[in-house]
Amino acid sequence: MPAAFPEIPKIQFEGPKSKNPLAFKHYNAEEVVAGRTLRDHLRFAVVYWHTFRGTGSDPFGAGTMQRPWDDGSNSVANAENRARAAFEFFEKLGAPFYCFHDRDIAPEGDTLRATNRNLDAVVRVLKAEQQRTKVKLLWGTANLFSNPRFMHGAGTSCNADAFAYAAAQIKKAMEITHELKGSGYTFWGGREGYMTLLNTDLKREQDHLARLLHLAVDYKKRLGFKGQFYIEPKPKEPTKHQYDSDAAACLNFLRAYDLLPHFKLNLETNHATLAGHTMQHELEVAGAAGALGSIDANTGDELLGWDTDQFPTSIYLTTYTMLSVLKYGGFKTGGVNFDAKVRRESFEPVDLFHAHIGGMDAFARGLKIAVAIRQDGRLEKFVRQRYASWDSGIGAKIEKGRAGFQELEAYMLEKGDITPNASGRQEYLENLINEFI
Ligand code: XLS
Ligand code: NI
Ligand code: NI
Repeated sequence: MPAAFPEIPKIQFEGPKSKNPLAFKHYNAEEVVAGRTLRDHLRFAVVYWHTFRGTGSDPFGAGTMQRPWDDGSNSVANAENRARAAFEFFEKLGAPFYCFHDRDIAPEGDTLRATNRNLDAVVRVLKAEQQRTKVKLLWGTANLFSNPRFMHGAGTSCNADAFAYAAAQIKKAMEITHELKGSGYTFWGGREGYMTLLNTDLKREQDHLARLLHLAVDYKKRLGFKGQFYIEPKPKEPTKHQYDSDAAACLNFLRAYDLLPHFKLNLETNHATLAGHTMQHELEVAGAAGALGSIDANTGDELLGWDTDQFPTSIYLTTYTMLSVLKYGGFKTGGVNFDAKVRRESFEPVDLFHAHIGGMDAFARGLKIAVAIRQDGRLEKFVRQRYASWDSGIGAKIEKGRAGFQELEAYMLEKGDITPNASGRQEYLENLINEFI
């Protein structure tokens, strides 16, 4: 196969003064900050679906992107060529990881058996390309939302056969993820929700979804797959309401069904926005529960109310994201996965490079700024001091569970009232962040 990106060289780090659009200005993979290289801190991944299956189509028009390496057919040979093009891209970009859905990498056949055979053929190519390039699989997943058989959902379908199909599909997707030594496996509930409650048995659907996840946990043990399971929250789209709507809802669901020890969360910026949260909120909710696993890095558009999946370029966003990631110990199995797509108008292959270079540079800056803020220590010290009343006296007693209502009443009757002791200083803190941006 001829090179997919013949005009594009391996992307190099040239530093902040470079005017070369096809060079990193801030992401120097080998640079060490806070004891780790940028490569190991950020663990960048490219998504197969948007970057190698995205056509630029939208509800109002056809695709705009005709890729030179793609013959437009649904054949296995085309899928194999696409896999080679993808690895050329990962290699030239210097991305250490990638992610896929089963249906991104190989076409569906007439039967499940034929589909699985197609998968096996492409997996052989992926495996060889992984060995050749040392690019690794961050996580795999199953697409349980595109095919019409999943119109009512997969685990939450009213049709038990759809559940069975989903189980078979997840089983196979886990097997290939294991075969390709994936560090994780993600569950995004593409249609696990409802369009109207008029036709929906919500309790039964949630029980079924939990059953599906338990079956996956059981099979993971059988398979000997040691990767991390993730749930990816999203509140809506394609359904009106999805059960895994945000980090808090996912954690509650996982706890209620005894699944929490087996899962962490994969948080996506644009999904946080759709849920009416900031990404940092979602990261903090997950982190506080010990369940911060990985992130799908993208961004929405403030004026468009859907999952626009744009590449992240805001330094504030990447700084706040990395502040929370570092606070909870950094990525272990997870990473910064660009679940993002180039705009429909950016139809040339080179745009894929511009997009990823920009996202990687934005995250490199966010990481370095976050490290500097943490090393400076004023922010952390401020927060600690804000809660100083809990470190001794009555506060410490309450925290230790040594003060009941009677004692607290006696304490307050004696004291009379409280004196305000700490300004929130939001404006000062916002200025402090700006010192580092
Ligand atoms: C869609 C989701 C999806 C998951 C993987 O909005 O972000 O792409 O990341 O199924
Ligand atoms: Ni995602
Ligand atoms: Ni998304």
